[in-house]
Amino acid sequence: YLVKGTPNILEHVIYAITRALKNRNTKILIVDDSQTDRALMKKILKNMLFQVFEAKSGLETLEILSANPDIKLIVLDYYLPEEDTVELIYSIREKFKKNEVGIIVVSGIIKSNMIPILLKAGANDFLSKPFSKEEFMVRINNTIEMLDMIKELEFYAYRDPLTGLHNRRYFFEEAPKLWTLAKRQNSKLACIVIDIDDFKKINDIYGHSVGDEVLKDFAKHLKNFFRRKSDLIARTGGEEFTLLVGYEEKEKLLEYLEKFRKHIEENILKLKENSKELEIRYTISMGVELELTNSLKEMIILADRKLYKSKEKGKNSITF
Ligand code: GH3
Ligand code: MG
Ligand code: MG
Ligand code: MG
Repeated sequence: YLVKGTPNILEHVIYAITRALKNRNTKILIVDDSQTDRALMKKILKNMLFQVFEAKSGLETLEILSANPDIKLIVLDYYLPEEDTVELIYSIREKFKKNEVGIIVVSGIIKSNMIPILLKAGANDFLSKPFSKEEFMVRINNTIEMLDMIKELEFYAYRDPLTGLHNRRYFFEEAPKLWTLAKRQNSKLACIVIDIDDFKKINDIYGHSVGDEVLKDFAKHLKNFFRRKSDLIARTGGEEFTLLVGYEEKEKLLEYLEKFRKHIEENILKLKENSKELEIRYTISMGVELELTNSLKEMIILADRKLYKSKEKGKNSITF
């Protein structure tokens, strides 16, 4: 992967190796009716350590994509017999967004307006045949890197940096999907709002950085208690957390929440602050809404009201 006349060959070698190592589990789909062209591209992609899939038609492309939704990039030949490539791109984009799967269109003949039409339909890039091995590799790497960068940005956009939990934005994007699904399937879903008791006091007594440690500690216990993949857990406010969790029996869920409340009550967070040993205890209050009612918004409001009842009761308690 060396461009002739590259000023720093070593740098390029290192780049090519690191890139290839990252590529190891990355899946690429080559769509081309010509066996020779597929073999040619496959050889290069294999050398770059990609996992390569092959399709000869649009139908095959869509089949392979639904069986392997983690395919990251499609190298799509423009001229496929009896195929409208623009339509095919639209069909792919109905299921996968531009940041979920990349599409690089490859073509030997370029008609006027063809490239903008393809790009508008949802292709990420275009490559004209015949191409050099180097250009092919650079374009592949560029698109893959762009997708990686978007993934990384998305990861941070949806997370709270302090606790590593999902944030409010994530919660309000995902919660409606869970709520609607539960409503449609008539399955049980609980909305739980949790708030740390007298958190302001912790900040006032020990300082803000200790407050941060308490939040981190609480998040750790929360993650340990609610680890099902289907559970939605988020830090929706400063010291407030909202959960959407599926359950089978009401009694079992409430028993489990009570166990969690008690676990936090009994937990001692040991910290070293300016060579002083601190032992911090804190408690939480919860509001639990089990009815799916009219809307997700309403369900959260009801859970919130119940949280305030728990606070009125004297905190360190659950209301459902
Ligand atoms: P209650 O028992 O009624 O919930 O009282 P409280 O003191 O926990 O609630 P209040 O809403 O009065 O105070 C919450 C405090 O949480 C205020 C705010 O400064 C603090 N806080 C919010 N976000 C953070 C954070 O990221 N780090 C720290 N250390 N404090 C935070
Ligand atoms: Mg062809
Ligand atoms: Mg509080
Ligand atoms: Mg609060």
